Amino acid sequence: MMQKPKCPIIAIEEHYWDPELTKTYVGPESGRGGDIDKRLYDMGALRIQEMDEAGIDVQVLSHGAPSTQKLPADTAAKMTATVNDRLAGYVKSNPKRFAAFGALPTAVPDAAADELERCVKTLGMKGAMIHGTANGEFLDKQKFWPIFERAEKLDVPIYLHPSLPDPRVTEIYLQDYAKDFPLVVRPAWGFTVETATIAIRLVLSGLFDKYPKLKIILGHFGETIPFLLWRIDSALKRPGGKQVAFRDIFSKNFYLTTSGFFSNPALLCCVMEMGVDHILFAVDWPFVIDNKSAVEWMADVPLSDEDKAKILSGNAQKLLRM
Ligand code: GRE
Ligand code: ZN
Repeated sequence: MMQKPKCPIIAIEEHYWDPELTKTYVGPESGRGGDIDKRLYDMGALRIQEMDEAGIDVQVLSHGAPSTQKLPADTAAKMTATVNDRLAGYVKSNPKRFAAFGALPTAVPDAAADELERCVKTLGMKGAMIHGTANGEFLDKQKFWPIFERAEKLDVPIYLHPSLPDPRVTEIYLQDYAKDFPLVVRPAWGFTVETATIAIRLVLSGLFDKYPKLKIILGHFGETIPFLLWRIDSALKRPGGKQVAFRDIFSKNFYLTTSGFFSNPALLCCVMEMGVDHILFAVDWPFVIDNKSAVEWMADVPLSDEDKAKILSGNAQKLLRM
């Protein structure tokens, strides 16, 4: 086994699949291939073995995309509650190794706010994860604000995770390359554009003026936004438009993770824009199938041991109260 750092390792974007929920998935959502699917459904031996092999102490579990974001309004609340109860059961079976982000029935926003509160107060979860748009609707629409209001009140983060882009976007921008390069619509580009767009729209909407203590987590080192932050901010400050303190809001209200992105240049850019306190360790298991690749990368990043310890667990312990 590899050398383990002195601090604990908490990985916060680690996925599973609920067998009842995934029965509702159709087409491109319904499977990712044998090795990945097998791990998504494994809540015991294989998951723990692969955590142990890499020295990961805790996985903060979350459902894979699109989670409950495509459920219709008439069934979303009931199904999501069942899924969250089962997830809480998995955590309860091994509370030293697992914690969780709940799923939310975004098709019914007021019920989603209540479910967030139930996840935190009754089920002991650390916040919630939302995957992409809610049945094609952007989350900055005011009808979804009760979810963010409740998150601020409970002082828990909402993790904005990628999902497939709107089919119209894929058709126009990527479809002709999707056959030869299937992942171009997923982590290689489509997910990034989709999720960055959702995050940028949240800032433009004024959501953070209304809820200044709201905390949003983005995976994949912020879906390119840290690299673009100066340019987005400077362009939005040019005369002729409404003013928004984009860079201030993004670096204060957003937290980023290392999920699926083990790159020193990307890490250093994020440290420079956000500060090390806003960066948290994640693997994106089992889409990144090798936990060790992430832990081994962290061992050699050009940061002090103190900063590495913050990323590996200290920041998660604080943000998620673990
Ligand atoms: C997916 O949901 O299909 C996915 C991820 C992350 C990386 C690759 C991938 O969530 O296919
Ligand atoms: Zn993920």
